[in-house]
Amino acid sequence: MRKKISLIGAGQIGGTLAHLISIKELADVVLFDVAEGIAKGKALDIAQATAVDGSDVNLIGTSNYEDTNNSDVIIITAGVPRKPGMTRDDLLGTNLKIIKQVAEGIKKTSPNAFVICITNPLDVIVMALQKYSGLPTNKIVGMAGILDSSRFKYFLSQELKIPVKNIDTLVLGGHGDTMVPMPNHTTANGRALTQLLEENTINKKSLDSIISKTRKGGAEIIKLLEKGSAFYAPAASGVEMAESYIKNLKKTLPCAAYLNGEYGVKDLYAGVPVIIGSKGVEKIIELSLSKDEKDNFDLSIKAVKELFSSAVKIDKDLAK
Ligand code: TXD
Repeated sequence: MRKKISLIGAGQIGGTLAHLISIKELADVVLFDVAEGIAKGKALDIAQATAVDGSDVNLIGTSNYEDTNNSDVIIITAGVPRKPGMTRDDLLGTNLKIIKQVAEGIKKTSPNAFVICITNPLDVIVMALQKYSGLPTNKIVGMAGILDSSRFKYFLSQELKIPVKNIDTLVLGGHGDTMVPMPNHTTANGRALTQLLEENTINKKSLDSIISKTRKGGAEIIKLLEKGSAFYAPAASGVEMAESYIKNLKKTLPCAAYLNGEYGVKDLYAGVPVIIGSKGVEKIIELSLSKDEKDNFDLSIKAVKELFSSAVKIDKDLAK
């Protein structure tokens, strides 16, 4: 029996998610959007694309939560994206209201789903989603770290002139300017990045500029596009998480997960390495961090906490 993935939000990322899921024949797809025509039009277009790809999946578009009943996976992109010059935090007010509606919609129709939240500002929105929906914390996770790590990996591959698949890396912390790329947990062609620094295969100045470009990766694309934000890499990142759940791959992936003491953090979502399998977030991996990494991680946690307290000021329901 094929699995069912409902995509709440059929915009740039939602449509790309639907197409990637259908090409991979991962699951049947329900594209949900308040703009019903967008959802139905993209579902029909991608359904016709399956006749080219030869994919055997069903797609429907809807604005009725009933059609998302008993989803195995729900991926949420409902919300507004940034405009040039905006920070992710500027989206809080608008997207908080939207995520409250989405939480109401999914908690009744898919209480057992694995929920992947993509909407920004990610760390606070995924936490609000869990509090509004009351779904278990190990079944609600945010997508950001895979995207940030993919940007770090791509820039490193360009600098070192080696294929991206030969680079393993990790970006932790909040999905914002305080995110923490982790050079000490990065290997290129199986060799530690710290070793490459020592032998000057890559110099500190280039690495620092790559870390800065990673942090600004989203803003760079927004400036170029002028309307909308990145969507191909975010969608690919969301699909990797959904696939690890549906196929029980138990991949270790950097995601915004609920921390209850791990890394010295309690009752907060933040980007850490987790194992995703058929039970959802099955384990939080606690890395040993250098003093620098721990300081940067704690700074990132502080930024998420501050933004969450702004969210509580907007909606007291989040204080419960
Ligand atoms: O790494 C990450 N997590 C980020 C997330 C990477 C890139 C983009 N990031 C954020 O994802 C971005 O800042 C936005 O908050 C979301 C979605 O970005 P996208 O580019 O897909 O935005 P679109 O194209 O505007 O699509 C949003 C859709 C649009 O079709 C709206 O009609 C719909 O959301 N929408 C809703 N759907 C359901 N329910 C409600 N209430 C609703 N409101 C709007």
